[in-house]
Parts: sequence; C-alpha cells; structure tokens
Amino acid sequence: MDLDPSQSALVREGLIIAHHGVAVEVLFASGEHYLVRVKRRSGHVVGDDVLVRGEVLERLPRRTELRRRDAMGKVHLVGANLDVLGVVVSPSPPPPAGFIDRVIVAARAANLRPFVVVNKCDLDAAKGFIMELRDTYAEAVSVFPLSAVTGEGLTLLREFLGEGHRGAFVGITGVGKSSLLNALCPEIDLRVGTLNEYNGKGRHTTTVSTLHSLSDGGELIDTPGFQDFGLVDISAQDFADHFPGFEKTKEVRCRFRNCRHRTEPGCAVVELVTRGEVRAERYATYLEILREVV
Ligand SMILES: Nc1nc2c(ncn2[C@@H]2O[C@H](COP(=O)(O)OP(=O)(O)OP(=O)(O)O)[C@@H](O)[C@H]2O)c(=O)[nH]1
Ligand SMILES: [Mg+2]
Ligand SMILES: [Zn+2]
Repeated sequence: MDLDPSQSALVREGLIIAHHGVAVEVLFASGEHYLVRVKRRSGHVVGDDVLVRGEVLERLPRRTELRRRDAMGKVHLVGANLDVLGVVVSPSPPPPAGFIDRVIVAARAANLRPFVVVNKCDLDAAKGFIMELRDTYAEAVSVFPLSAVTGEGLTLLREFLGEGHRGAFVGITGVGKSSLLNALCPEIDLRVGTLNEYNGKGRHTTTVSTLHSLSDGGELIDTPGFQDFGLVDISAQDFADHFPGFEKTKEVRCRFRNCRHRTEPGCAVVELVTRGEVRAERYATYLEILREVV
C-alpha cells in the first residue's frame, strides 16, 4: 500500500480499486497493488483502467461512467466501467422518496443494468416493504430480498453477480451495503456501522469507494452512503423512456414527439394512466422527478 518509487521507468496497466482523495490504489494483473498520488480533482474514479508510469497516471477510455448530482447541484462520478448497479434499500432506514427511481433511471441512461436489493429481510417491518417494492419494481428490474445478517436470499444475488458483472452498491447510509459485501465474501471484511451509530443520525461508516473481486465471480464496488442521487444531463424523453413502471408507454405514441406527458393534448401516456395501465402512483412520481429534469 506504500508509494512505490522503484516502478518509475515501467509502464503498467492497472485498475483503480480505491480512491483516497490525494491518492488512488491501483491493482495490477500480477495481483500487486499500491498507491499512486493524484491531484485532488483529477477526475479519476474507482473502476478506471489506467496506465501507470512512475508517479504519472493516464486514464484509458471508459466503457461506461455513472454520475450523480448532490443536493448542492455538484456532479460526482460514482464509478467507471460498470455493467450493473444495485440500489440497496432497507425497511429501516427507508429510502427517500424517488431514490430508487432516480438510481434506476441514471443506471439505464448510463447503459448499466439496474437491480434492487432489499436488505434486512429479517426485520419485522420487511414483509410489507418487500411486497410493496416487488409490486412497484419487479416488472422493470430484478428485485433481490435478502438479509446480510441471516444470509437468507444471498445465493440468488451471488449467482447474478457471478455472471462476470462489475457492479456497484449505492444507497443511503445504514442500509447495509458494506454488510452485504462482507456477507457475499467474508474475506473482504469491510467496516460496518454499529446499531447505535445509526439511530437516525445518518452517520457514514464507509468513507471511500472500494472495488472487490467476489469469490464466485464478478466484482463489486462498495460506496459511501449518499442521500441524494440527482440525475445529470438527462432529457425529458430519456427520463420517460427509462422510468420504472413506464414499460407500456414504449408501445404507444403521443401526438407530439417531444411530449413530456404532462398536460400536452393527445398524450398517450396520460391515456394509459386513465385506463389504469400505468399506475397513478408511478405517474405521480414521474411528474415529481420530471421537475428536476431540464
Ligand atoms: N437487522 C439487520 N441489520 C443489518 C443487516 N445488514 C446490515 N445491518 C445493520 O445495519 C447497520 C448498517 O450497516 P452497514 O453495512 O455499515 O451500512 P452501509 O450501507 O454500508 O452504511 P454506509 O457505509 O454509512 O453507507 C449495521 O448496524 C448493520 O449491522 C441485515 O440484514 N439485517
Ligand atoms: Mg458502508
Ligand atoms: Zn405524452
């Protein structure tokens, strides 16, 4: 993990597996990994393929990149070269309104396959919560109810990730993202929050994103919890196309090609809502988040 000046003349290809602000940890094909210093706003992110020449990093082109906007409007990179994105939620603490929807839309817009992980199934409150989520999202994406504590439901997720995907877990703090990674792969041994650390205080346990190889195949990035997953540079059309619960709207055409499905005449989406083929709740949430879309 120390800076390694002896490598100065060599050019080696590596993968960024952790970002510590002033340095990134790079993993090489040999299994070696060490820290390379970077400028604070160098734009590197976990999942980046890089060429390392001594202390100099050169980023290779990205296959995919996932970004989010925070509450202050600042854009953050979440990860590079991901295939799948798991939004982790729990009955306690519950997800903020629209959180799952924004993550699903952001993932699809970035060409990642989103999925929903419902952790803490061992809690009493979980039953109704799972039913509700299945009801809302199962048509759109895979939903994995499980428990990091009891191990229930982990096999299905392990198999899904084992198909060679590189994924990341995102979700608010305290839902159990790090606990899940530990449960999937015990040798990872990430620090997790203690119960009384949580009590609604929203303290973050994980502070940097880290990438891990899973023993059954696949790679997973653990991210620090964030409360806001604001959409970045998405058109109203793409937003509607990617919105979970709007699957049927792809089969219909509105009168206007650039219809935002609000009050435009001849809107086929509103028609579907009226007929009950798109749920009123989905449409209401769509309108709510649409206000943030340019
Ligand atoms: N009952 C129950 N508690 C869990 C489960 N998974 C995690 N927890 C608890 O939830 C708390 C938060 O777990 P973490 O894994 O640190 O959560 P996190 O999402 O990584 O949080 P940040 O790193 O702050 O984003 C800890 O007290 C865990 O013990 C679960 O399946 N069931
Ligand atoms: Mg964590
Ligand atoms: Zn319309």
